[in-house]
Amino acid sequence: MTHITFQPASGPLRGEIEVPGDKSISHRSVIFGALAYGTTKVRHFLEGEDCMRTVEAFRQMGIKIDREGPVLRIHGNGPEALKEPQAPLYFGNSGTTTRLMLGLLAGLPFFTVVYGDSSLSARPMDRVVNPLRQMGAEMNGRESGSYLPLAIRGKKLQGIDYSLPVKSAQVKSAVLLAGLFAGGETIVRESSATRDHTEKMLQAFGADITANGLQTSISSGAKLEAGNIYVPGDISSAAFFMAAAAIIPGSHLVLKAVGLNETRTGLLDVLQKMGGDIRISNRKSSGGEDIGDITVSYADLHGITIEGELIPRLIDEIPVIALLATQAEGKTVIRDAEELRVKETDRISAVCDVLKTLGADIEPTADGMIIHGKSKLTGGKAASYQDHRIAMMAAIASLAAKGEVVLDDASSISVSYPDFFADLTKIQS
Ligand code: SPQ
Repeated sequence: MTHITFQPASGPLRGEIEVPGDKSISHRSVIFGALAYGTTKVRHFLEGEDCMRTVEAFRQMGIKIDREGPVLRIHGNGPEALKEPQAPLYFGNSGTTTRLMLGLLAGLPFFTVVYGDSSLSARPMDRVVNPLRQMGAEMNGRESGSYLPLAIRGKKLQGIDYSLPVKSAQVKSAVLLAGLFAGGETIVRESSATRDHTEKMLQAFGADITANGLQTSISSGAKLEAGNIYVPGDISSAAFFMAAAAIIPGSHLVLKAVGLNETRTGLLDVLQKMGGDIRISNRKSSGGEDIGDITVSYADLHGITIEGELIPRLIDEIPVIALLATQAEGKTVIRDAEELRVKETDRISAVCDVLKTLGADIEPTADGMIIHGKSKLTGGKAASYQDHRIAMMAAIASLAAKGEVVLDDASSISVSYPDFFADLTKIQS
């Protein structure tokens, strides 16, 4: 591991950033492109490590995926074109690749073994394996199939009517993917809206899918047609620079062409409630996804309570929201976020540990955290927990700190934001 040192900001942050393509949408563009008939062209694809795991998995199953300049091309020929891979599929650190691919592999007529790094091997897979087994899937793995590695013997599946026991877009997507090839209808019911990129993209590819509020139904039979996809900027990546502008006095940053899908914009609501100065312009839409420029300027922030249906709309932004709260006057309470405990690391513990080390007044709770602001962060030595969102949160915290922040390792950042350091430098020069 290589230590990396981040310095406090020497003045206001200014400029424009084009954040990388959305990770969730990039994964899905490859999966549906590989299942469709014809060549799918994807612009602004995120070439982060996680999405490249999805690309490699389909290459191992015989799908040609190449580049034409900045465009990723997926040469699909329907599901029949997918072949049994000769070797186990390695999914690295990527929960999205794993859970969505399990939904697909369960119904394909061949045998696969999938595995991942140590973090992914500790994340629960029973949340996906259980509904897939109810559909007839044959899957075996550690602790009765709860953890990777998993071996999958593809089968003809049957549709189910499934109420999600966890608020998870990955579980919803896995069941919908299985439903794409299962007999009869598959219905997924949610208690709170989670990101709906799978539903939107399946609709755009011509699947027989109906999304109606918190209920989505899918039936097999429709041929998916290749198309052109533009991947919006990732709001979860933009979040780090939105937070930076909000907490460094005098700052003004513009984040260009960011995805504004309603199921992902909880951070915008939170920043507004905290008193942030935030504006949206140049609104447009592509493939059913809303897009716009986000301008954030420094403002005095105050603490709020973040809970309930808002949580799935900002789940990946909670590390950086906790940082915002350290720079807001008063108390911020985050609750109903127990899902954070099963991300790349236990993000409740990791966020509290890192921010406390850097001088914040923050305490973990069973399902969230309580932060008292405003604290002057001191800086210090912090651990990244090999988690991209924790590493980027620590880097942004350094901007608001008195002294430097020494991070044990920043390599995980390439999972979702390969140009993070270039953009961090750009807004300070
Ligand atoms: O892919 P991975 O590792 O699960 O990614 C994370 C992240 O921080 O990038 C979570 F750790 O995002 C998930 C997100 O938390 C991506 C995702 C998706 O693309 O469907 C859905 C969310 O996970 P979940 O478990 O709530 O479905």
